[in-house]
Amino acid sequence: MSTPADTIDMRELDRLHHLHAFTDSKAMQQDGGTRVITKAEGVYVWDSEGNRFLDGMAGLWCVSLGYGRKELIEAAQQQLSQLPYYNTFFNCSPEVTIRLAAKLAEQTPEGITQFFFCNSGSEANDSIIKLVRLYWNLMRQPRKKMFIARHYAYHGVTVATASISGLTDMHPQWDLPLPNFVSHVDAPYWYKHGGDLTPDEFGIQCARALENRILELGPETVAAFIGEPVYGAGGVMVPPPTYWPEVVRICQKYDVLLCADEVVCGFGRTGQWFGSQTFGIKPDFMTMGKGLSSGYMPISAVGVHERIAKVLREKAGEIVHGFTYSGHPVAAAVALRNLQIIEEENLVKRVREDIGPYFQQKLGGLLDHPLVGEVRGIGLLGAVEIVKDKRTRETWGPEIRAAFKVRGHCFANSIIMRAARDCLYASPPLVISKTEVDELLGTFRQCLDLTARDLGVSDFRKDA
Ligand code: PXG
Repeated sequence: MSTPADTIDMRELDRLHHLHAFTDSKAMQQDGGTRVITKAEGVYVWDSEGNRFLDGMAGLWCVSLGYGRKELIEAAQQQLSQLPYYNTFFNCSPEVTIRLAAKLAEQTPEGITQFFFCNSGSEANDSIIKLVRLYWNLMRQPRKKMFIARHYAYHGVTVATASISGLTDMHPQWDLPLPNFVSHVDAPYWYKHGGDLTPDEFGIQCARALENRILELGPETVAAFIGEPVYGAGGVMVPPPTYWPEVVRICQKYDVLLCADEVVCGFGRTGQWFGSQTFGIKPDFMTMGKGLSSGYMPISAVGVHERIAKVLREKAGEIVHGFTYSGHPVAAAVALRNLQIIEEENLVKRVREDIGPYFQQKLGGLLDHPLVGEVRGIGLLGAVEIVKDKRTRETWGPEIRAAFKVRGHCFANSIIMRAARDCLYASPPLVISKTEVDELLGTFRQCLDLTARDLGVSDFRKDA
């Protein structure tokens, strides 16, 4: 099929004027330029050439309610007419922003009482970093400044949040991490690093690595530990059940604040409202984004535990921090409606008891494929590890980029999956139907077959 003229024009304008996020521009041009996305409905998106894709990533892990939800559109329209903008500075609040904060207080784990709004997960984590510093200054422990974070973590792209992120390719271009700011500890990534240990033993070992690091640095210098309940961009690693309870114990023992980055896990994705509830985490700070508004408007939030909030309220004086669009009324209205719909449609329970288990069962069925070394996930989060040798777990290596070959076949066969390192991820809308799960993972299996053929894997036909 020939490419329509307006697509060619759009690609050219994109090439001339648009600097993309996380993209190698030269490679994209060699590949034919950008894919122009034009519309979406339900779990499907369309490009300007009329191709339809089943969006197995819910955008970037965010479009929980799927595309085209009239209620969210109406909430935005109504708020735009009534009050399109006001801010949260100078003792003011848009009414809807207050309602959203109160709603979040109902849904977040016990003890999380106050909410600070931002526009992105990065800004929310950056705000947490500042609030943690402020808290320890107010507590007269100004030496408590170090963050401990984990390898493979994704916490954002600002100077501070890229520093605490543990994906090492996020650092060299920007001379990060910032000095004397963060220390990274081992990830509970059993498939890759567990060796001969059982997952439970390995979970304890990783938590103890945190304890050892606190002791090495000196507890009087360690401000906070931050982690995603289940990793997102770093590989959808689901920690062994022993891991988080031990981390909670260690943070309490050494008076280290615990920050749960719920940007991916929040709002039902793991089968509870928050990953913290799924894993028994008792956070002092929580980061929320993405699913907070199903991605329809940019909005994120920091949840603060009452014991911290009390200190900030009583001792801080003016908190010299805030964005023009903190608590933006249109974003807040969409988020509030989004949270109501998640409740009305019982989506958290659906993920826990119905579609989540169905998705995990179908995903698990891929393990017999010769390219698949491990399948892991929880709720509507899933990942597969692509390997060359299932027994030794040897990968195809960075030259072959096997996971990216699979992703190429996915796009060519009308499904969207996310590739990173040697993994492919799925994080579909919470409203995905069983038929759509079958379509996504059935097509994905065919894409694995096609990749096996490309790579000359001889026994794939037996399984096909
Ligand atoms: N924390 C977590 C756990 C995230 O996944 C952020 C913070 C930062 O949020 P913002 O809104 O500033 O992007 C994220 C974002 C990917 C991908 O390629 C993942 C994210 C963002 C962009 C791409 O998987 N996660």
